[in-house]
Amino acid sequence: MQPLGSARYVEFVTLADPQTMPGLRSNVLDWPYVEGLRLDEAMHPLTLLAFGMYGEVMPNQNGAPLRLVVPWKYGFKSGKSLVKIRLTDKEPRTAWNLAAPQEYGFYSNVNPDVSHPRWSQATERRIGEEGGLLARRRKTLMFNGYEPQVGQLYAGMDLRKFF
Ligand SMILES: Nc1nc2c(c(=O)[nH]1)N[C@H]1C(S)=C(S)[C@@H](COP(=O)(O)O)O[C@H]1N2
Ligand SMILES: [Mo]
Repeated sequence: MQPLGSARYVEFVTLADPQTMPGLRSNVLDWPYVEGLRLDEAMHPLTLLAFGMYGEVMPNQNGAPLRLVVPWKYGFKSGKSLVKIRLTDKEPRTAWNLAAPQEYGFYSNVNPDVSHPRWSQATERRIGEEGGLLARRRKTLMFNGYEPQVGQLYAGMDLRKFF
């Protein structure tokens, strides 16, 4: 079926298989895990559908067989084990946004200037850096360092409101 001209968003629906996914027993979120992007975000060349990682086939826990990777957003935007990709005219509700709308917005762009209500997001530690949990903190970069590539997608938007 051809997408309609009114399509503005993409919804990503993921697998919820209680036989193989013990995490589904947690009721923090409503399953299946769902995520969404604006159409222009989804079409950006940095947005990946990934079948593998580090040159190997995608491991189950990282979202086999196919997952989303959106490198300028917080990791939870990257739905794993996708089973359905749906175009829609309305901003899709997302798993974390449904669970805690004041804490997790639709956009969830990495932004050191906009804190999560319960913690700062201005600094980070890098996985694999010497020191582990004691590794030195570094300043988090706007859009995770991809501002030159993706900043234009959000020109004129109040990123405090569209967090
Ligand atoms: N299908 C599915 N995708 C998901 C989740 C989930 O529970 N189910 N969790 C999200 C969250 S909260 C995070 S932090 C990242 C973790 O990705 P990783 O396991 O590759 O680190 O996956 C996201 N994608
Ligand atoms: Mo997470």
